[in-house]
Amino acid sequence: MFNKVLIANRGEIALRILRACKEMGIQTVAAHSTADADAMHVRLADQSVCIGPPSSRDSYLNMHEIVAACEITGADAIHPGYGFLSENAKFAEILEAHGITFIGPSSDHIKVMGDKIMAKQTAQRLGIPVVPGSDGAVTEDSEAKRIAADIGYPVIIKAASGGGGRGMRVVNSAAEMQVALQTTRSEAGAAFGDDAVYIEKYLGKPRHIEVQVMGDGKGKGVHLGERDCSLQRRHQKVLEEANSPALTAEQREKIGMICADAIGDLGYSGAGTIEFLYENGEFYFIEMNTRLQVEHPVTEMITRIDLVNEQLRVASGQDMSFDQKDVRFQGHAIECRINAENARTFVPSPGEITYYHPPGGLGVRVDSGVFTGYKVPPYYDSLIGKLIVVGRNREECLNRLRRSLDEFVVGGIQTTLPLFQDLVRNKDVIAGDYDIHWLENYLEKMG
Ligand code: MV4
Repeated sequence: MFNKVLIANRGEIALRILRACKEMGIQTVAAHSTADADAMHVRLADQSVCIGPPSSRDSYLNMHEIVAACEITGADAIHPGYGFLSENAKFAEILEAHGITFIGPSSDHIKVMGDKIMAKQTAQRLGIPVVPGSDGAVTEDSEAKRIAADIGYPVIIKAASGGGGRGMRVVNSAAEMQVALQTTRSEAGAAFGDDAVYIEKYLGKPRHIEVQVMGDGKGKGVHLGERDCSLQRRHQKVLEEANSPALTAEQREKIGMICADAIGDLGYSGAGTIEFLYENGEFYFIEMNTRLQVEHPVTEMITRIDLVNEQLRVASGQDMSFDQKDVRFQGHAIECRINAENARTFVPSPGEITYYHPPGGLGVRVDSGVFTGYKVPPYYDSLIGKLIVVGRNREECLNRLRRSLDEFVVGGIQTTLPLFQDLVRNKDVIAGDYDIHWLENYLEKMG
């Protein structure tokens, strides 16, 4: 096992990683920007190194500064958390060359999954169901029209280097194809330095369901069930739950085992998420994320498996602490992302938290680095914490979530807590009856 881990991230996830390290007797180094000098994870870490000014480009994205911090402190591994350098193949490659362990998959696996065309081809080869569409990149209008006519309109053009909602365009008819193809290609070229695009059947009302997987890098792959992340706004997840209210235990087992076997065959190492669109009882692969995700706690709460602990084990060459047969899904968990934003306009609301009172009690978990007197900096994403609630079933979970939200007080700044107060009383949310467009439609209706 590692002696010392450098945490190359900030906020709640830096604290989450620190907690796992502490429980495993691993020393921690917090690599932080000047804006985060007073952060909770910096205070709790064994050592801290300032890696640059507030701008993330000059600090949390500054590979050379982070490698230097690692060498100065003698850390033998880096946990990248999510965002920032967590899916940067070049960073993983640099660390591999420096003899520093990147806590995540190999740079080759990151590279493959970062190219959505290669990711989809890999998924298909491994037996994962994919969205019908082009075999690879499409350049010619004639070819695009032929494929679209074959699978039927509407179709969606996606950038190979896009993902997370960037570089996509829906095409409703052959008449729109030429302009749509050229526009998407040139936008992709400008945004990502790669104008490769591909075509898929456009699914109108799917759910976003993602399967949590883990590989040991030696041929063992496991799944930890799915999360339903359909409640999103502008490709930002707002509320996530496990299990998905849409799936039966048989469907879970089936898609889970397909993913577990694929991860084993790939020789994948570490935690990953295989993302699907789910419509009319069918799963369609869209992307794979090669990192720990924000919403990982809902999986932890129903499996009682510590995903960061397992990441550290696997990255250090140890075995996972469990086999597939040990994974049981017990109860239901929901996560609310608490952002420092106005709950109606979503305008960021940085500043001093003058009062902070998180909820507690049975089945309540709050992952957050904030406290009374903490100043939310304006430089980063506005996530200030996650409220995760678990119950023996979805109804108990929702009842517990309602009372937890009633207890939660954050003073001095605006937060998205009022949005969740409304959502947990909405009949569609209570019924689990929503798709990827539900939240934006709801917000529009509410004005
Ligand atoms: C799609 C789709 C419909 N059909 N692909 C958006 C983000 C990226 N991960 C994939 N996305 C979509 N791909 C096909 N073939 C609709 C979306 C989409 C979406 C997906 C997941 C969650 C929220 C979404 C919101 C709008 C569009």
